[in-house]
Amino acid sequence: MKHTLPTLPYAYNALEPHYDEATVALHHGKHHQAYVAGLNKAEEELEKARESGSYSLIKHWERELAFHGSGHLMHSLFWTNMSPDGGGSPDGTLLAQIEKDFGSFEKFKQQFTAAAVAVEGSGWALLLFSNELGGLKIATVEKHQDLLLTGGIPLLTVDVWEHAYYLKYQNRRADWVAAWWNIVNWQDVSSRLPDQA
Ligand code: MN3
Repeated sequence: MKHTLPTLPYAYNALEPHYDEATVALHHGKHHQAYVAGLNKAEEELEKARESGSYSLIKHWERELAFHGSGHLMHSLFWTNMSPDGGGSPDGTLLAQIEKDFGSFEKFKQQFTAAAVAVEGSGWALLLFSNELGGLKIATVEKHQDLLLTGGIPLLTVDVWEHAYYLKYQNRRADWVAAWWNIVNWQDVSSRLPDQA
């Protein structure tokens, strides 16, 4: 199956002024597109290896599969986690779960922000739900090919690799994360929470 770049559910300029048109266009059209192309290439090469029975480059292509596959999935989540009508705070089951696991929405927001700002180099902050661990957890991802907390269901993520914000925010990652809260699509985040939460 060939993977394709998902169409954004809004225009490149729709998240202004929090997320600028030039960065969104580059981030989606070039960076995300490169992950899709890399994922397709890795899958093609692994298929060739299965056909020929030659696995001399298996380590390389498994790494490519993990890097580009995770990049494609994380960016797909990131785009749908945002909306021009976003911001504010969640309600319903998600809000109740956040209050149970973090004390309050404000405490959750403070921890998520601190985690995102502190990620070293490329990476993500990620809210996930783990049935096994009994609730919501915040994870920081320094290399998305090593995506952690097996079995956790990703709900919300923010991209803090420099390409995600540098044109507008330069080295001010904290300003990017603060602006990003204004475009979080809580309906989308809520819809990802499993029924057993
Ligand atoms: Mn990115």
